[in-house]
Amino acid sequence: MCRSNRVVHKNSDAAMNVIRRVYIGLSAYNEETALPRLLQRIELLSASLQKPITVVLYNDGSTDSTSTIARQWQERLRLVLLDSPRNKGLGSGLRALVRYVVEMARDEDILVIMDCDDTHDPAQVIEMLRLIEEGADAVIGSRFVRGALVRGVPPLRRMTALGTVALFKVIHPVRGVRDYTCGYRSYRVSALKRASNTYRAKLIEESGFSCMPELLLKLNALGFRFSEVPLQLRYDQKPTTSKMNVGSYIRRLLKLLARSRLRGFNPSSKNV
Ligand SMILES: Nc1nc2c(ncn2[C@@H]2O[C@H](COP(=O)(O)OP(=O)(O)OP(=O)(O)O)[C@@H](O)[C@H]2O)c(=O)[nH]1
Ligand SMILES: [Mg+2]
Repeated sequence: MCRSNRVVHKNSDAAMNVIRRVYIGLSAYNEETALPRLLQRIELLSASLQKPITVVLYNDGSTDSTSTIARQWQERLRLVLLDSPRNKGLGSGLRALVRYVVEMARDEDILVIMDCDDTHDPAQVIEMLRLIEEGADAVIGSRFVRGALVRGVPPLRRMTALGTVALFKVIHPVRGVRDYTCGYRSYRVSALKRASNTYRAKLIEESGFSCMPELLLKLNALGFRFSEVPLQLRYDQKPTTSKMNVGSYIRRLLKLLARSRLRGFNPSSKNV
């Protein structure tokens, strides 16, 4: 059996841990091949999970039929489509999804963010919710805990992931976290609401893939508790090529770490 990294601080208020609705936030750019498969797996999850699910799909100016497919699926799943007329990057997707739940969801709800390329298994939401019910504020699908399965990731991407972990460990370690960049995470909406109230428009400033560690560092600065589950990453099932520009991603990560080190993301600082 997989063992997760349970660095969880017990939440004393049991009522706070009752999860009401699960929002699954998908940021999509040209995902017409993977999307139907992923939505089918989410449909299976919704049959077994004892919580209502709403899928929120942000279509970031896709030039393929991502948006049409999402509309068709509205007959099968509770699915909200946020359509952006032009492509603005993954950061704009994360911003739109967080803004949606901050405005529409309740404190007791959960926002799950996962890739739309069908490499993340929606069934892992069950494990993530259990850790949230035990007291975590955010749960990360981690490639670096015992039980993780990583298949089909090209060597350059593996090296980037390992290098990133080493950098964060040295420059900005966060308690309970080994995987700082994975895009598969679950957040308490109450935590996102507090972070959004504190940082306002500055909660997610990164426009590309570095938006994921940025949100993590800002939630950490507010004292939220993280936990991890072993990620089952099936990159070998990815039907499309990666949209990540590795060079620009590394540059943005280094800048983010330098910024957090020099100025910090302390909410009381004028610089946040
Ligand atoms: N909003 C938005 N989403 C994007 C953009 N580019 C990629 N995405 C989405 O971001 C997610 C991650 O992109 P992938 O191509 O799967 O990247 P990856 O190689 O799997 O990288 P990892 O997330 O590290 O596994 C997918 O759901 C994409 O559809 C973009 O320009 N805008
Ligand atoms: Mg992916």
